[in-house]
Amino acid sequence: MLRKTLSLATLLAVSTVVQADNPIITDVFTADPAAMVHNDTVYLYTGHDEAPNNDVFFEMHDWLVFSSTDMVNWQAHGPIMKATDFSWAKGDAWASHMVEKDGTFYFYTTVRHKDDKPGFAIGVATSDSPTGPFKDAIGKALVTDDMTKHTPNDWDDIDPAIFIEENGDTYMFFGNLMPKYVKLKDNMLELDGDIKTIDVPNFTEAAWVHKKGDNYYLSYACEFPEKICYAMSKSIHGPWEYKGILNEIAGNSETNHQSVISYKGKDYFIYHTGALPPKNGKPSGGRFRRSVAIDRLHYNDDGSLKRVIMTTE
Ligand code: FUB
Repeated sequence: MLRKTLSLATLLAVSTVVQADNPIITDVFTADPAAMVHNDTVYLYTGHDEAPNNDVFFEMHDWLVFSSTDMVNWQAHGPIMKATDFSWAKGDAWASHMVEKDGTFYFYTTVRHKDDKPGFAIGVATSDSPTGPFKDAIGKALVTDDMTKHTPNDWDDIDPAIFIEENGDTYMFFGNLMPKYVKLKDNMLELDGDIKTIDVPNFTEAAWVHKKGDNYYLSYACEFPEKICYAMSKSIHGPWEYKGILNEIAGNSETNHQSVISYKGKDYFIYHTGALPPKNGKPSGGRFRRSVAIDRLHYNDDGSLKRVIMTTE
């Protein structure tokens, strides 16, 4: 397939088409993919790694969106919002999830709270377009540390993942070290009841829930450096039966973060790696300079998942 020739300036100028091997986008670093299928189009929301090298820590200020109707050609639409667009946040545009309900797009995402005590927190922004712009919908965090004293760190409220049942009941899964979930009210902007913990082994972060047939799947980053593990259940409320590793450590990235979607009759596993080679004198990918990749996901006859085979094209 064709390599991309997309510059950042062009990317930000909207509506650029890129054609992809793995990693699928090579002119900017993209991480924490959150894919949404809407009106026969796949919208891919990503974090945006801007660390100057792989030595210090993440530098992430905004979130990007790309779209495709064939999973090969990706159109860049530019940033949808910045972490500091949440007036109560001081930065760190970490992992997110987008869903649509009744014509409104709800963007749930992780940012660092201005107040050091809550540490990381989850916000929600809305738009009437999948490509934004998005605005803070409630003017405060949806979930902060003081609501979830389940683990001793201030990172435990990160990586939201939304699952909407066929009857409209909506749940948000999230967490670091301890997976948690909570029902959302019909307005999608308030919690509906208590935050509950989930019992699965080796959970690090990056929960994602999807359903195929009668089976619910909870995939998540496990151990560190991270692989992706998964568990299955017959109910959104569990119990979750641990099924093993779905994806190995992705290249030279210590983190791994996945989306699972079905699109046009095929199942896809979307994740990030540190595999982008150096380009135009810029340092290569790595633990703080990640890039989104896509591979096919296959099911066994009993509903369990075959391990994802990572490819470069
Ligand atoms: O991208 C920042 C953080 O790294 C995410 O929130 C985690 O899932 C991990 O990918």
